[in-house]
Amino acid sequence: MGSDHLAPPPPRPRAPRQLPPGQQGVAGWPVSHYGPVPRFRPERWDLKIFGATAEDVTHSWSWDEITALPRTTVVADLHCAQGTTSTDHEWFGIPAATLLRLAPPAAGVTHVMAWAEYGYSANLRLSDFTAPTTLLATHRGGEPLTAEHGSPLRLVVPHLYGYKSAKWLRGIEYLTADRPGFWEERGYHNVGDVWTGKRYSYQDEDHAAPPGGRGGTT
Ligand SMILES: Nc1nc2c(c(=O)[nH]1)N[C@H]1C(S)=C(S)[C@@H](COP(=O)(O)O)O[C@H]1N2
Ligand SMILES: [Mo]
Repeated sequence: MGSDHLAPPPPRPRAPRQLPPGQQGVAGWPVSHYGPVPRFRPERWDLKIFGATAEDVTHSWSWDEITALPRTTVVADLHCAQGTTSTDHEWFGIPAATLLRLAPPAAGVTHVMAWAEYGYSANLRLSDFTAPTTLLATHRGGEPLTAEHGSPLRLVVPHLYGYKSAKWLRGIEYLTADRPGFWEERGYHNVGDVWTGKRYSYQDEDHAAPPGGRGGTT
């Protein structure tokens, strides 16, 4: 029937982006964090995996060792719990699942704590940490991360609110019992799943009402 004369179909127009509930897209890439921006000194920098590791070993990588690990690209949006979403970030980095293979957890590890410079922390379920789109990113849009966006290494967990995507990452602690991180201690949701819109822990309570005096905004 001459189907060999048919031209290939035109590329399908990209489906309109779907934003999670309560989020609004913003132009560009706003900077958002608590506290000062640390300076990167490669000779003093390392990444540690510690806590409940198999055989109780602490794993440590220098900056050169980190950049020798295989990296991959993930395109995703970044959703701040304050309601803004910056779109279409092309992240490049080490899949968290790769690091987990290099630094096996002990049996019974259920969560991890991501540790950043100046003591910032964010807890994650192990399954969120090992999700295929969770990266330890070194680049965005083909360029190394800038200082204010987390240089040299940041966590990127696209399916959770931005407070889980710790910038200036320095450590991963394996946990056999969950513990709240920095914003989770201050009333933000322990899991932070963007698609169910749970930003605050009070949303899990029966008669949900915001408590007075929450300790700040992400
Ligand atoms: N170390 C550190 N990482 C952090 C934060 C922070 O305060 N400290 N804020 C988080 C929050 S609330 C958001 S929304 C994102 C914002 O990332 P961006 O500045 O690259 O847009 O960083 C996250 N990572
Ligand atoms: Mo945020």
